[in-house]
Amino acid sequence: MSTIRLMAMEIPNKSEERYWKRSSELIFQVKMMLDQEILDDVQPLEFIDDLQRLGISYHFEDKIKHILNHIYHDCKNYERDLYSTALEFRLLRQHGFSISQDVFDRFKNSKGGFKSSQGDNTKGLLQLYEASFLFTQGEKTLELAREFATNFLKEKLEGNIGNIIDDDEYLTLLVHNALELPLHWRTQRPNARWFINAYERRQDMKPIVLELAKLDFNIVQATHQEELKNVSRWWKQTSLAEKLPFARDRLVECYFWTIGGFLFEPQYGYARIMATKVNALVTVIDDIFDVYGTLEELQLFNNAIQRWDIEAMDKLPHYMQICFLALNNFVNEMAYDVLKEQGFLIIPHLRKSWADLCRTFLQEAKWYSKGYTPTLKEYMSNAWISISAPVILSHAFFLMTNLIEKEVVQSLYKYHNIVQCSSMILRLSNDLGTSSDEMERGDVPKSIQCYMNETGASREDAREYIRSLIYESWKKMNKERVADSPFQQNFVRCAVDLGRMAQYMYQHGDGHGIQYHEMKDRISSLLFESIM
Ligand code: F3P
Ligand code: MN
Ligand code: MN
Ligand code: MN
Repeated sequence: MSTIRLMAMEIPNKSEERYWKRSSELIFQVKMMLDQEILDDVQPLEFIDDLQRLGISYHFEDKIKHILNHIYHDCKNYERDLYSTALEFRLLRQHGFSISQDVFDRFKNSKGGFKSSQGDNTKGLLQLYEASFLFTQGEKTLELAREFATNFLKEKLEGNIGNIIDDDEYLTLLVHNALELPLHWRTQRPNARWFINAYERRQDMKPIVLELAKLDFNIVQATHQEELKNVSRWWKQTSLAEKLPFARDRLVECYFWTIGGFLFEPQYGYARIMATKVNALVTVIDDIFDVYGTLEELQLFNNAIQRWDIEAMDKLPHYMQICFLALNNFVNEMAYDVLKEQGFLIIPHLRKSWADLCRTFLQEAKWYSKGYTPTLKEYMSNAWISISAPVILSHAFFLMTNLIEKEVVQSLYKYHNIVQCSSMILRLSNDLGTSSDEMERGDVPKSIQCYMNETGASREDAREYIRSLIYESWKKMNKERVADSPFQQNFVRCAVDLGRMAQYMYQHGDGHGIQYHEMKDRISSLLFESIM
């Protein structure tokens, strides 16, 4: 039995058995409802979309796949309007079916733009907007769709064309939310709570589905709370917060990342606990490099990590000894679990991940000490690693893969495209959210400053340019997530979700490092407040 499953079985609380029983009944009823859907209509698509947004689709994966398969193969001639064409397109692409952007051609005019008459159709526009984010490089129709739908939806919200607020409160909520971040860029779990509240207000909502969504949210939340308690004990035992008081003490945030960026379903409890430890160690080591260590100390620390030389520890200052040993213990703990469960020795791989990270941390420290501003290209060639996505994803790979194969590990460590795309999105979103504070405190110039320095662009133009790079990374990611991949599907989802979670964490600033009000609310509504 894999470590992943072992931990998941320990977590459910016996006293909550009646909730589990009710949840099983409701799951059964929803399965029956799914069976009754008329497949050439729009309803099954809407139903699947609702289940996904409510965060409960993981109970129905086989049925959903079956329905989409049927729609893909047997309903090709069904005449759909813009709304259902876009909804179908999004769901099919999301689930890996190959569907061309040409399905939108019939909504375009002779000049190649979208027919302006579509502007009256808010529901259709919203779906077109959401669908457009599944674009890949070179897909001009989807690019156009995104611009067209975004402009119309913004105008509608501002009340310049009609007033959707008076017409339909639910639709207005959805448009607001979509313009903040499209659905394809959102991870399921953080969005689920918001959507459950919105769904409750909808006139045609299904009470059984709503009850299941609420119950499941609370059950999963209780599981998450147990995991957080577990990993908090580890964090206390390391004494890192106490011994390295200059470093950010952000264990809850580190755990929060794993719910969005690391699969939220109960069976991944062990993976989330270990990934939280990775995040906490990354944060502490990053602070050693960014805010506390002298260049000489950092060089010694990096040398010790590159060679993983425990003997060299006596040359390090005390705070670095504590950190190195905590890291060493963690790496050994995880490698031991994987060796025990899978018979695969991952110590050299995990050490390489941390060595790559520290090498790039040191490069930034050197640039900073020289007062050097790299070109954007030079900066990014280092920064996609220093953002820690490769270290996070390499651990995720070993935590989630049931059968580890040598060739796949090699692919992972060539830093496969899916890892690079995820890293780019995390880095660029982080720079947008954190660089103003970092510049004030004193840190290496980030992508925005590098671009400004190189091109003479204003700060706002530079930020816009960085946002455009995020779009480009998403286009590549969209291709990679459905491409023939050596990785298991859960790992691919993890890489994509890490990019998504980054956009959520840095949406309004530094959601990881600065404990501001909005972030605290997000964390507490997801982790601590149950839904009534
Ligand atoms: C690289 C870092 C963090 C982000 C890490 C993300 C996690 C743990 C999911 C902490 F360590 O951000 P920061 O803004 O300080 O990174 P930077 O590379 O800009 O110093
Ligand atoms: Mn930092
Ligand atoms: Mn840093
Ligand atoms: Mn940063």
